[in-house]
Amino acid sequence: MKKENDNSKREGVIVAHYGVAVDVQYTDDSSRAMVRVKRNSGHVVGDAVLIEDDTLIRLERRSELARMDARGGVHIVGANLDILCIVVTCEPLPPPGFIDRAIVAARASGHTPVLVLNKSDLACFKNYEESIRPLYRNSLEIFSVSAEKSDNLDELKHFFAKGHRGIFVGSTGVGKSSILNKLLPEINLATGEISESKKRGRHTTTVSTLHLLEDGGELVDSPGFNDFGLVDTSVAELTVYFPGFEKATETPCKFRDCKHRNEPGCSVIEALNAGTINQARYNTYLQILEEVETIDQEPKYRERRNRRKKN
Ligand SMILES: Nc1nc2c(ncn2[C@@H]2O[C@H](COP(=O)(O)OP(=O)(O)OP(=O)(O)O)[C@@H](O)[C@H]2O)c(=O)[nH]1
Ligand SMILES: [Mg+2]
Repeated sequence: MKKENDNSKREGVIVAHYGVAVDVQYTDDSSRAMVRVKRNSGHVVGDAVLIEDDTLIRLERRSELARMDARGGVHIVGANLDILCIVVTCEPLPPPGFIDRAIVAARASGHTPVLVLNKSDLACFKNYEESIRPLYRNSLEIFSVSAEKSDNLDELKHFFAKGHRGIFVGSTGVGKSSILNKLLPEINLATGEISESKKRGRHTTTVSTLHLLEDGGELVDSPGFNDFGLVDTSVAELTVYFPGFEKATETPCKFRDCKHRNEPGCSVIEALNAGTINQARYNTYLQILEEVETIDQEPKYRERRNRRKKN
């Protein structure tokens, strides 16, 4: 939007990020321009910006989704999104706990997670779907699709047409770019080969890009990654957001700060003993709880936490 009496400032959205330059789509006429930025400038796809004399001024974010990699580096996955689209498949399988961490991270930062099970055309898919759906069906919306066969992609289209802005995240080779290519054939994103020996892709997408869908909504394609460390999630948030605990925690635990470990009157432990939460899911929770407790102790992440709490 042009400001009155000030034609030099224009508002836009970052739709691609190349490290030392970004593509901005202007809000007033949807035209695009490349603008140089400093390396590690902190801008990400989805950021709303004001452009003045080729300088970018980042506007305040409505939301921010962050993750931590295995070496402790913090990455902003996207800004001003409302949906986290977790893409998984049976080949390559997601790393253990990836779906859980992604769901918790999304919920803790005000995003709605959805699960996309891709490659429904593969022989391994049926068993995989049967193992995943019961675990997550009460936690989030699940779409089973095939980019290869264009199966069920309309469901995804209709979901985003409600006006959502989402991002595809998942390991390399799960088919994020392939799904977007089928949703928007004219964009022709590069897609990779799965290496036979490792059954893994080779990081085909290197840049996050935002795309407007024809029927409405927006989707970001992002480079594949395996680590979804919970840098912005508190222990208290994990205890309520872990997928599969929703029903049990409808009955509040005896203690408000219950960590569902060994506290008396814990609804989660009662559900575990009754068999409505299975031991494998509970073990995953305990592992993530330990991780979040460790991150909580790290002073270098405390500044982020404190900033978040203030906002
Ligand atoms: N059989 C089958 N193969 C698929 C499907 N979707 C994608 N693929 C294949 O999976 C491989 C990886 O697809 P990409 O779309 O590049 O995967 P990506 O998730 O974007 O990978 P990165 O960009 O590296 O993160 C390609 O060889 C695709 O042809 C599908 O629905 N069925
Ligand atoms: Mg890709």
